[in-house]
Amino acid sequence: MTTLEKKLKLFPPTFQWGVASSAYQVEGAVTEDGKGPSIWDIFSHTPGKTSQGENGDIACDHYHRYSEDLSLMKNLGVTHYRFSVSWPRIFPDGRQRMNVKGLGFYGRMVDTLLSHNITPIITLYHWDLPLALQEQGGWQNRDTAHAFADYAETMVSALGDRVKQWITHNEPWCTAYLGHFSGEHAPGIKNAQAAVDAAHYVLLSHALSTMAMRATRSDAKIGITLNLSPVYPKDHSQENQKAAGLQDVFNNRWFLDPLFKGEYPDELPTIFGVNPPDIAGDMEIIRQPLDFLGINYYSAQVIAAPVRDQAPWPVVHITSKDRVTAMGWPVIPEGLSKLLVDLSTHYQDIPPFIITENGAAYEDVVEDGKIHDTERILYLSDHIAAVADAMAQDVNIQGYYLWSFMDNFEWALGYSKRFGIVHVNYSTQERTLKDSFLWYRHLIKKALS
Ligand code: IFM
Repeated sequence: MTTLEKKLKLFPPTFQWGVASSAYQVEGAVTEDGKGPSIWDIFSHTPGKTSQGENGDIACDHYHRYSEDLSLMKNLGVTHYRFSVSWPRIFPDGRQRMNVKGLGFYGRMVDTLLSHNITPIITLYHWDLPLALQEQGGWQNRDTAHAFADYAETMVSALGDRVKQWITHNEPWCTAYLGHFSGEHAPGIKNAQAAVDAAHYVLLSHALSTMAMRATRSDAKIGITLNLSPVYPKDHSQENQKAAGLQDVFNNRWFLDPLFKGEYPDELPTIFGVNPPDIAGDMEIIRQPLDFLGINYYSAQVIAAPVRDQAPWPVVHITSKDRVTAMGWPVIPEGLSKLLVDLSTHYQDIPPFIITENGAAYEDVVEDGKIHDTERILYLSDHIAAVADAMAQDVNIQGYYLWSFMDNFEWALGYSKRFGIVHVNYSTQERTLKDSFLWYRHLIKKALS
């Protein structure tokens, strides 16, 4: 018996063993059945924004092949599937005019999942903002938060009889920082004030939508998903500890503190050189009680103070002995247990956790129709063991969702990075099970037996 198998008894029978995906990364069919354009449709078609100019026009063609894909998922034996809804499929102009066909697609998805005994969990925003709303200021416009609450209410009214768990936002850090500061993601803005404002209105939209969904269905379980990355100082020197503290604000506390303490960290203006909007009453709204916190974990960071004359943030050190994934991210499973234990100790009102994403990209090789992705299996095994280690320290963790079910469009990196446990041949759309699929299937079976 492997070390991980010995730890499986720590997972309760109600534990959610899942896989995750998002709409723009897998669906394709970007102009079909009345869908409106999103900021990613425009961004990915703008020269120079994505690797080799790739886009999500077809992606995994999941919109047309969802039935085949969900049969594979049944074969995998997962208890849960986390997917996102494309807002512009439901409201092509962002608000008001509802597209019945778009809603119909997600209704069919949900019904098919339930017929396979797989419980759906829906993310409402995984980065594909309706273009019409971007044209009115997008996440820099407070009004977008209200439009989001209306969209959330529509979704819960339509599917809330069958879908009980809802995630408002996926990784608001990426929306704010990558979308509005570094410009690597849509809408491609590069401005500190824009980033800090966008973060604020995304947080507000999370809270307003939570209230609207609860008013519509009191049985809805609602959370938000943050991408969190613990920070280790390179050594115990005062300057490196200070640098690590700043990086922790940047990576984690920028969103954790408003959600669970009702305030922004004092250091935020030091990092960005600007202040968040100071609007009376917002922070009390943002601090809504939640049913769970979704955590996406991929790696941790070792931090040293910036060298003189360098930009405000600290430098990430990866030593050559570290294992890294194809994304260049160091493999640090113990960072996950540290993160979970630290969060549950530092935030008094924090709800139970769900690991809503964890996984790794590697350079997969197809040999005689097989993919022997041993590095991915090791990565997954070590991280699931880290979840067990945190549970052994009394951390309440309700689920683990592997990212990702199948290879897909990795945003600015196009199709160059494969995170799936199902291989996708993008020329033929053929699906091939990787060894990691067979491994995860075996693990879930053992855990549930
Ligand atoms: O593919 C992304 C996903 O959309 C959000 N979390 C991280 C994944 C891997 O980069």
